[in-house]
Parts: sequence; C-alpha cells; structure tokens
Amino acid sequence: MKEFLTSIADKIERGERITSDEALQLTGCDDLLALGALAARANEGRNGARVFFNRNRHINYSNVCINVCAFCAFRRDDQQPGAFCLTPEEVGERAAAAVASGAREVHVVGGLHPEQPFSYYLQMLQAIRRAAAELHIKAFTAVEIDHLSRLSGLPLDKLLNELRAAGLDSLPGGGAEIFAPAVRRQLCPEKISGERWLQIMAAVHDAGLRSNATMLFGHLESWQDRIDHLMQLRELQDQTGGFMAFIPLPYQADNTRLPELRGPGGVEVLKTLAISRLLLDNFDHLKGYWVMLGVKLAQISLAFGVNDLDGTVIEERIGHAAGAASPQALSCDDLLWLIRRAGKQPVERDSLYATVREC
Ligand code: V47
Repeated sequence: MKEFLTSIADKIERGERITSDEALQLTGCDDLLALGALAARANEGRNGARVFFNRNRHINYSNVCINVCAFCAFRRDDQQPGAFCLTPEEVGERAAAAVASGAREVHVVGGLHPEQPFSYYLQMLQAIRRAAAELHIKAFTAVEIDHLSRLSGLPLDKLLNELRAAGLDSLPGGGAEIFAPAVRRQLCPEKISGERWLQIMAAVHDAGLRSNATMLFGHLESWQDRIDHLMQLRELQDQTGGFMAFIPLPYQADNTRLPELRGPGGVEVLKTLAISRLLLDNFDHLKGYWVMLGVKLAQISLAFGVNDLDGTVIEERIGHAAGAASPQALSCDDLLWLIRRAGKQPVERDSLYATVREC
C-alpha cells in the first residue's frame, strides 16, 4: 500500500487524474493519516491554507412530502402531528430576520408538498426578494426542480428562467443521495433517479446558475457505489464546470426507517472526504458540513482535504431530526476559532466563493 500511495502522490504532483480503480484501491488503505496528507496536499495546491465560511441561514418551508425516503426523519404526511407548511410571507419574514442577523445567504428547501401549486414557490422567492434585495437565495434541490417542472408543465430551461426572474440565485446540492439504482430503490424508491438528478443539474448549469453536489453515505451503499457516484459527478463537472462544492453527508440514523444502521464512524467519514478530494480534481471546494459531521470532526476534516465549513447555518432541521448531535448554529466567532485552531486561515466568502474578508 505504501508504494501505491507514493504512486498516487506522484500522479497528483504531475497533475494527473486518478482513476476509479485507483480510488477503489485507496478505500482499502489503513494508513488514514497518509491518505489524509495526500488529500490535504491536493487541497493546498488549490486553496493554500484558506478555509471558507459563510454567514447563512437555513429555511425549511415545509416538511410535508409525497416521497417516503427511508433515511429521512424530517418528512411528515400532510395531516400528521408536527406537519408544517410556511406561507410565502412567513418565509419572507424569516429571510428578513436572517438579514437583520447579518446573513448574506438563505438556503431554502422543503418536501414535495402534495397540495401547493407552482405559484406558491414563485411567491416564496418573490417574498424573500421583497424582504431582502441583497440576500443570495440558494433554493430548491434538483428533486424540487423536477417537482416544479411537473407542477408547472414547463421544460427545465423555461422553469429555471422563471425561478431566476423571481429571485433564485443558485441551487443547493441535496437530493443526490447515492446514485446507484439498486440502493436508491431501497433508500428512496419514489425519488427521481440519479440520472435525472444529473440531467437537472446539467440544465441548471446550462441556464448559467451554479450549484453544489452532495452524497449521502454510510447506509446501504458499498465503496464501489460511492466511487461510482463521485465519478458521475466528475464527468458532469468536466462538461459543465457548474458545481462549486462537493458535500459528503454521513448518514444520521435516529428516527429514520433505517435506525439499525449506525452511520459511518469517524475514520470512514475522514476516508470518504479524503478520497472525494483526490477523485474530484475538477471541484474547487470540498465542504465539511459540521451539522452532519459534528463540530469536532468537521475541524479535523480540515487536515483531510476540506477547505470550507459551510457557515453559521442557524435553525437546521433535517440532520437534527435524525439525531445530529451538533448545535443548531455556530457563530462567526466559533467558525473563526475552529479554523484558526486547525492552523488554517479563515476567509469569509459569499455564496459564489468571492472573498468578503480575510479574517
Ligand atoms: O438531500 C437527509 C441529507 C440533504 C439525512 O448545497 C441526511 O450547500 C444524513 O443537501 N442523515 C439535505 N443526511 C442537506 C443538503 C445540504 C446541506 C448543507 C449544504 C448544502 C449545500 C446542502 O440531507 C438531503 C439528504 O441527502 N439527509 N436525511 C440523514 N438522516
């Protein structure tokens, strides 16, 4: 394995790509620190010691969803206790509160509601825009975009133009889960396929909008499934260049339909992050999403190729419904402390990774 790691290190130095077979071989590497050092080097070549964060706020407009995904502890049926659906005005009020607290971005996602018409979603964007002209609106996963396309009857290009005219600025990376069809059939049988997720992201990028990409891991999938997922993202990124960050999401098991699975341990999380950094050589940013990683592992991930800690987040509900042990929010001071104590240089960014301030 030592020789193999050296050959991978040489390849990376020469700027050559690693293959999916090599990535699969890396999954068998027991020298976690050597693997982490390789990924850290690949990141430093791109980002130096800079680690990004953002002042953002999550807004979940509804937890009512027609899909029943086995991993989701957030969803409810329409009439079930705990079900909620915010009005566009309520979403606008939350956006105004976000701005008042210093946020530059809102991350707006929700379930596929059985009753809300297309106009609800447009009104939501318009209400946010009215409340906060400068706020970056990152909203709707590819899964919601597919739903809106069916609701509106619009083809993707026209739909995306309408959403953009109403205020949409970029898209989050959720809903990708794991692309492998056999796993998807067990995990989220009603959800759009991985192929459709990729097709929608291609249309998003064609429309001139940027997005992120995620991978839900540590449940029923194999290492091969993870590598396949990464390879499909790499291929699309080669074509469009529209992805900003890749965000691996470790499975949180509480209150889900798969509670017997414990999710990945810390070693597996770090290995997955490092291999993602090495394989996704055309992604600028690897995000350590502290909500799902836990704050301390997120800090350690900065030595494994991660260069972005997402942001303040505030009021996260999806991971916490599934037992994520992280706090509801981090302050800017918390983020600065975590990054500095990892020996890195904090940089506050905007949603498209322009530098707001070097801290
Ligand atoms: O798509 C749901 C995941 C995602 C669980 O783009 C779970 O900047 C773990 O996509 N255990 C939503 N994960 C979150 C997301 C995201 C988060 C932060 C930043 C960005 C971005 C995107 O959360 C879902 C799903 O893959 N998820 N349930 C669970 N039990």
